[in-house]
Amino acid sequence: NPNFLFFSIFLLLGAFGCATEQKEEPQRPNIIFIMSDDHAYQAISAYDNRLIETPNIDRIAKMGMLFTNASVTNSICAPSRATILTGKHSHLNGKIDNHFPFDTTNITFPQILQQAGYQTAMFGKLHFGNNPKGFDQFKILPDQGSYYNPDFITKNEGKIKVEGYVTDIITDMTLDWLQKERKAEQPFLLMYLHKAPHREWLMAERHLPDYIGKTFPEPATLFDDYSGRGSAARDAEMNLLKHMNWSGDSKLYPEVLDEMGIPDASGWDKGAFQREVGRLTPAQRANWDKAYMRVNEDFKKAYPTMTEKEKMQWRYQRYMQDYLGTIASVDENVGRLLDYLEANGLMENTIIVYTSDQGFYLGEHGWFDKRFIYNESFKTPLLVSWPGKVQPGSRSDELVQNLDFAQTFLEAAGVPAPSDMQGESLLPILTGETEKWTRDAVYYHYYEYPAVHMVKRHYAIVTKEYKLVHYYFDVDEWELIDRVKDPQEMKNVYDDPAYAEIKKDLHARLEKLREKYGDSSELSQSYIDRYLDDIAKKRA
Ligand code: SGN
Ligand code: CA
Repeated sequence: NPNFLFFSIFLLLGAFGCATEQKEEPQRPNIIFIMSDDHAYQAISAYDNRLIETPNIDRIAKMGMLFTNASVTNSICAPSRATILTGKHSHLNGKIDNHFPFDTTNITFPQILQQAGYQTAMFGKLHFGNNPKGFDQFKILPDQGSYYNPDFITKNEGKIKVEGYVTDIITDMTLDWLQKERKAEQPFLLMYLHKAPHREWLMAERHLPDYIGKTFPEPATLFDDYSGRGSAARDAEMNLLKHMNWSGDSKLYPEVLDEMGIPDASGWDKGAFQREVGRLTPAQRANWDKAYMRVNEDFKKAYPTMTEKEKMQWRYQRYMQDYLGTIASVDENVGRLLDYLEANGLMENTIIVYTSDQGFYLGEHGWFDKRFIYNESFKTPLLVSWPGKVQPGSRSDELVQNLDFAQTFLEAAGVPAPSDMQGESLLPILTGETEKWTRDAVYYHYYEYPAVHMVKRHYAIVTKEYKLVHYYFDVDEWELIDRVKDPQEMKNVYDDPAYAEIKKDLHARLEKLREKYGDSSELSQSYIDRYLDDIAKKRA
């Protein structure tokens, strides 16, 4: 075990230490893990600058490495976070969906780092249904948290409410900790976790004037009719035109919708949206109304003559304005953090990661949300800098996953990883020894169904060339995607005789992967039983 070897040598050096020992000992790096919620790689200019410029997030790419093929093992919030912290697939750490709380008997990498002498802190969104273990300090949002004047659950002060905009506040807390609580004699792990750009995409007041009314290029597959794939794509409830709320998502006022006779599931003053807008102070609300009145006025005039196609286009533009508006403040705040690190000599020995808990559909396939194994939500942005170790401006197209973070950080800290972690340390890739990296396929398993957005349960093998996917539970359908010939993933070629050999090979490899990671149909069935039992109990 190379980790263990490294650790032993480290200890040995310590044992033979002389007077200069302090200086010669390799300094353990600080680790700053920046993660936003639902941040699509299409909305980071280091990946793609058609939608937005993100100059600050791009600084991490310039300093370090950009991964073009980073993915998640299960494209949904809390399960992704559980995989990151445990280094285990969902079926082993038990956090398969957002429904049940995280099992805190799992061992997480922050607990191990804390024991190894790291100072640890977490600020922002966790979404576990319980508090994180292994942190000297934390201030986390309850559940999904709020954009405006949010509440926080804190380690030392109980529940607090802070006035302002969530992305700014999470950054204030982070900078405050660096300034006032960070101990110079200890390396640190800092988890800086944004709520933005999660639905319902409420941007900061200062970005309203720039983003409301702005137009964005449409994705090529905005009008996908799902005819090339099976029932899962067809039955999913993620379509911009059919499944977005006119009020909460598109910010139309209920009186406007009433006046126009447009039915909406959740009104302006009701449901999920009220949780958000109801929190605004009168001054915030006045700014908000100034911006969104214009949207409502324009809509009233345009709607009566709009075709279905134009409605879809309108919804897409509205969606992008709000979604990208929230990212503008994420980028500014990442800039604040990087500036602080630079000004305080903290850049040199610090690993900085920027990622998201998964990707997101920005109108591709006509969708919003995530969950599916199609690229936009299966992949996730990943940028890593570590001055002196990672080549500035480098790129990697290796198949890396959120599963790999725990072992990467443990190896970087010189701490052996528990043998039951299932990822692989990314250090060989990061330090330019890619020949030591041999992974040629990854495993994926999504569970949360039946539930919001109605994306069917599926598991899959993904290689650089193909995806072989099994949708199960209320269907038994297979999908084979040729990633090279069909990068937009519009056509299932599972029954195409030209792919017979490939299909056979992928089936065998999928079975091996399932064995390797310890997943099985029995395990899937036990998770179905547990879920259905719980839903029945809650109904009763
Ligand atoms: C909420 C959202 C959904 C989203 C889930 C899970 N609806 O229910 O659109 O898929 O969270 O998101 S909302 O109207 O309440 O915003 S996750 O990021 O936490 O997994
Ligand atoms: Ca998410």
